[in-house]
Amino acid sequence: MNKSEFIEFIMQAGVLKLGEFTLKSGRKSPYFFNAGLFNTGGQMAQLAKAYAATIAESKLAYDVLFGPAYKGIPLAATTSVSLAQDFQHDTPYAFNRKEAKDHGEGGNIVGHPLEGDILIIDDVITAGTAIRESMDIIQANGARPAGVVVALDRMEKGQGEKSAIQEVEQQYGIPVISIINLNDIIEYLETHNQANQAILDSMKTYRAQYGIVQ
Ligand code: OMP
Repeated sequence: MNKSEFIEFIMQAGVLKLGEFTLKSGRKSPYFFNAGLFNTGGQMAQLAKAYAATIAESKLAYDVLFGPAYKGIPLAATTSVSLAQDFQHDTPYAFNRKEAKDHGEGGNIVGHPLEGDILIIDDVITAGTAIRESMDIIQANGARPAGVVVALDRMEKGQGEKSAIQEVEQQYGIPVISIINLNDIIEYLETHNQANQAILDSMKTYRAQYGIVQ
């Protein structure tokens, strides 16, 4: 699936929405990517294959795929299936519980232990807050972050003037890769006449206000 096909796929699934949304960061956005709306096996299979292809193409070296609760859990599980089936790479995967468990198996990591170099798999990066929480979990388990893969890079400023991704890359010394980014969406909407001028204008205004300087 190329970038245009991926954008078509997320629009058809209703995962990419145009309108007015308030983000976790408080920013008011003309678009929103809701990965929670992928809700069939067929959609998850396509999504997982797109993540797996992005990971395989990046040639990133890592030991364990880590999906932060909750939305990262099905992403890590299904992407590891696609990596094994479609890319002949049997990858260990893990996820965390949000609630600590003090009986039974104990601990708050499920799946493979967090050992060695960890590739975080998540839905979206905006200001980078969610990614930082994963870094803390990885470090608390004595492992090292190897990289981050997300479906959508919103290409926004982080805590300062730099992009959220640059901040994460510099602070942790790891690459952040994505299936698509905001520029891909705007280009797709323009070339496929999928949005009226007012929506396109508001997306460009948003990009000028919160986007990274390129
Ligand atoms: P940051 O933690 O600011 O990087 O925002 C990323 C998180 O915000 C994601 O993991 C989502 O929980 C949520 N989010 C979306 O799911 N889709 C969007 O398009 C934008 C956000 C957001 O609130 O920024």
